[in-house]
Amino acid sequence: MRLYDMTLSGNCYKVRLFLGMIGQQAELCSIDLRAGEQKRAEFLAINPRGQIPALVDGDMKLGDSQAILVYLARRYADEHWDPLDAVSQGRIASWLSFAANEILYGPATARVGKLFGLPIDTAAVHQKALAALQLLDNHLVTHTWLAEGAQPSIADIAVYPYAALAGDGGIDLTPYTHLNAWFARIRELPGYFGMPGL
Ligand SMILES: N[C@@H](CCC(=O)N[C@@H](CS)C(=O)NCC(=O)O)C(=O)O
Repeated sequence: MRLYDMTLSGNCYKVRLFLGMIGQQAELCSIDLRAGEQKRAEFLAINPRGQIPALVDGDMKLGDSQAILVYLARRYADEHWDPLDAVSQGRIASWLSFAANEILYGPATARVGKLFGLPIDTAAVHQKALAALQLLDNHLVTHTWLAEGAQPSIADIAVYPYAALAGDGGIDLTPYTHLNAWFARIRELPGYFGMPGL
């Protein structure tokens, strides 16, 4: 397996983290976004969206961190990471969508604004980030894991990185007691490792 990757990308980190947790190895191929390597023809042949992460496994080429988590879970991981019953599938899909929307447009955008100097509307982005973090904190009052199972699922891995990295975007995570307890539970899982900022 080969993962097209960048150390500081939370989307790439979520794939590296999951690979580590399920005991799978991938060759890491670093893509230099500043040099525009993600838009070159050889990379677009792997992921036409021109974004990382992208995974190659045999003949299979796949972009998008959420999609890669689904693939890895179904192909290589224990059932609890992506249970096939209808209720679990619905809940997991809902949280994967939350990662790709509310988390992306809130804490992840605040982070690229502060860390990488991209122009953002800081007040609007922080408002979205606080709403997303509060929603998570509320949910975690009564649930151990996001998809409500007894064990973690790919929903937790998809949402964790940019929620936990919100501090990089200038957002104070201290008030979110239940969210912080969930971060701690994730950090205690076998195979866990961090990334810069975590
Ligand atoms: N929905 C995608 C988003 C991927 C994404 O935004 N990747 C960023 C790095 S974190 C990227 O490649 N940006 C460069 C570009 O869009 O040109 C995912 O979850 O993987």
